[in-house]
Amino acid sequence: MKLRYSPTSPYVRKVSITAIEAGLDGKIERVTTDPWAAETDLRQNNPIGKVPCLITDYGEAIYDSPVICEYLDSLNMGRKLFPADGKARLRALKLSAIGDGALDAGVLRLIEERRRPAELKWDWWTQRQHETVLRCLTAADHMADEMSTDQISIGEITIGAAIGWLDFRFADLGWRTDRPALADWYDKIVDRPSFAATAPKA
Ligand SMILES: N[C@@H](CCC(=O)N[C@@H](CS)C(=O)NCC(=O)O)C(=O)O
Repeated sequence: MKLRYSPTSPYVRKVSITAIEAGLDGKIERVTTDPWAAETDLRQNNPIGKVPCLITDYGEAIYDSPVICEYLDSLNMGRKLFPADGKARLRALKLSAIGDGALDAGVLRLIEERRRPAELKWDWWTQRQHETVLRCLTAADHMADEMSTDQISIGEITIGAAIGWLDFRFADLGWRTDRPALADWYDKIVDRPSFAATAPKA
């Protein structure tokens, strides 16, 4: 398999953590891709034009990160990261949606603040994304007593990757203050080998 990736993408990190947890990391060849480059051929694989994009051994392009993670888990011979059904599956998918929601809002905020020309900046939009990030983290904090650092699922992977990226990009967010249960969980999950091996680097 080939993974089109960019090194600081939190969505790529989700896929990398999932691959390690599923015992498949050694089967994935990394292909560096800049999704923002005008000349990129990424769109020939992924019409959405984003990384991550996985090309399977039989040549099919798979996107976006939730679908890639579920595909990798379908190849996983060990304990499943997407619970098969019932309450555990709903919980994992909901946590995953909260993590992706925090990331999507965080990325929109980052683009607004750091890429948009100064004369076009829209403070209302930036504030709206900031509040969405915080609401998602509050929702995760409320579910923290159901979150594991041992028997993890795609839910924990996504929340952990989201927080890692938020700390990396918005070090002054201050989310820990009002969310002690989530902070406690996060401080433990970062030591898990799949998280430690993929931590964002400047
Ligand atoms: N929903 C997508 C989001 C992926 C995404 O936003 N990737 C960013 C890099 S972090 C990207 O490729 N952006 C390029 C663009 O928006 O054109 C996923 O989960 O894979």
